[in-house]
Amino acid sequence: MKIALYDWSPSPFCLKVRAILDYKRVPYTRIPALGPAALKVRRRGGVGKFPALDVDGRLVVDSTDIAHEIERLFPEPAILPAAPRERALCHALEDWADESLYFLGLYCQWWDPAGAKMVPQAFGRSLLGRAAYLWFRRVVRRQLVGQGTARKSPAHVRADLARAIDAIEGLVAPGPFLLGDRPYLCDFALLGQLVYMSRPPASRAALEGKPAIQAYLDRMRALRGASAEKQGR
Ligand SMILES: N[C@@H](CCC(=O)N[C@@H](CS)C(=O)NCC(=O)O)C(=O)O
Repeated sequence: MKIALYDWSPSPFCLKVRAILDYKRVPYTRIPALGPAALKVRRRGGVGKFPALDVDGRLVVDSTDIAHEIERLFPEPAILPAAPRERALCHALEDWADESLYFLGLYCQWWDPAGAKMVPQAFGRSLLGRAAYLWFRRVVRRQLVGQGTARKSPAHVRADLARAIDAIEGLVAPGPFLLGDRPYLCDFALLGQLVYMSRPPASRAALEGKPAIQAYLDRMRALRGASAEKQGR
């Protein structure tokens, strides 16, 4: 089976998928999202977002659908709980990470001036990189206004962020993972958002002094294995 990931390395959703593939020890190739890959993903009927996974020529889009497809193809170790209530909780926590925490990280990276200053370097200085940056900037800023976070005052967003990070600290403190002894899909979703939030200054500062989160991140990183760590994936 040939697996290829259309991948934008800073994306929390791409990291979520890479971490799942690494945890399950599934070999895959990475196709960088900038450039022709972006057009290809759109042309092939995806929603035009990253990640997208090519499985033997079949395209699967959205990190949640991708995770379920990986679980179907490679059931061990399982990332979906078997018991219905745990499975439901896993879904709710995953969705919270993907659809709520994401916008706090996105705001700190793209809207907060200290974070926004860092973004252009992730796209590089080539003509393509600069064009992609300007396009993404427009898309992301529209999303942040539409979703509502960017309509709040900076102090209001800081309070939202502090409340969310306190909630994460409380959720992961009992450990080792969100739902107990085994890592599930919700953990990989949270890993993606936490790593994303650890880059821009505002959310990085909010994560400081949260020992349970730092210990949880170490446990999650260790699941990916030495080779992923070494390759900086
Ligand atoms: N719900 C999607 C979200 C993916 C997503 O928003 N990806 C961003 C990169 S972090 C993207 O491709 N944005 C471009 C766009 O919205 O057009 C998932 O879980 O895969």
